[in-house]
Amino acid sequence: MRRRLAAGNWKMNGTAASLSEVEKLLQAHVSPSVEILLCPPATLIAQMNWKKGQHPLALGGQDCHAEASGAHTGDISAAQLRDAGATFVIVGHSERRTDHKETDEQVRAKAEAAHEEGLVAVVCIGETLAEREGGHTLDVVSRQLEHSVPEGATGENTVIAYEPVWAIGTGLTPTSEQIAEVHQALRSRLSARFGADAAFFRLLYGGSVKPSNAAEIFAIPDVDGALVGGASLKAADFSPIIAAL
Ligand code: G2H
Repeated sequence: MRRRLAAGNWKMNGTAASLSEVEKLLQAHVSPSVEILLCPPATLIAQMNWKKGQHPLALGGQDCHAEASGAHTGDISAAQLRDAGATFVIVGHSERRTDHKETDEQVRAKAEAAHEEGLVAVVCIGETLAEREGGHTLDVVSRQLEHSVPEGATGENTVIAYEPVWAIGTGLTPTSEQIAEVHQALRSRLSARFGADAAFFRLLYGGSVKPSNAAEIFAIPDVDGALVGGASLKAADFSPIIAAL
C-alpha cells in the first residue's frame, strides 16, 4: 500500500564532481517497488535533473522558505525548488531546528508552502538525548507531529521522518524496539488526526542508517524507508541500503 522510500540527504556536501556518484547509483539494479529520492544542495538540483524522464530518481530540496518570493537573502522558495526539478523538500530537519532556531510553527508554514507548489514535504521530527533520557520521547514527537504537520497534509503530499537528534551523524542508532515504539505512536497520532488517510503516510527512520543496519531497521513494523545522510553520499554505501528496502 505504501511505496517504500529511500531518501538521501546530502546536507552541505557535494559539488558538480559528485554527479558521478549519481551515475553510479542509477546503474545499480533498483526495484520498482522502491522510490529513491536525493536531496542534494540546491546548487546541484538542476544539474541532477539533466536526464529528467530517463531515470527513476526523485529530487528534493533540504529546506524552503515559507514565502514564494521576496527579500530573503540566501533563502530559497518551494517554487524555485520545483523550477529546478525538485518534487520533494525536507522541512524541519533537526539541523535547521538547531542552527536556525526553527519552530514547529515555522516548519508547518514551510510544509504548507511546499504543498502549495505541489511538492511533497518530508517533515522531520525527533527527540534530543536529554528528552529521551527524561522519558519524554513520545510527548516530544507527538507535539512536533501535531504542530509541524499542516492540516492539509495527506499521505500523498507528506512524508514523516523520525530522526532522533542523538542518532544523527553519531553512529548511534536506537534499538529496533525504540524505533518501533515511536513509529507505532506516530501512526496512532496520525490516525487520530487524519482518520483512514493515516495509513497512507510514509514514516521514515533517519539517523546513522548504514549498509550494516539497514535491513534490521527496514524489518521494523511501520518503517517505510529511511532518510539517510552520510551514507547517501557514496553510491557504494547508498546502493546496499536501497537494496535492503
Ligand atoms: C539524519 C541523517 C539524514 P545521518 O540527519 O537526515 O543523517 O544518516 O548522517 O545520521
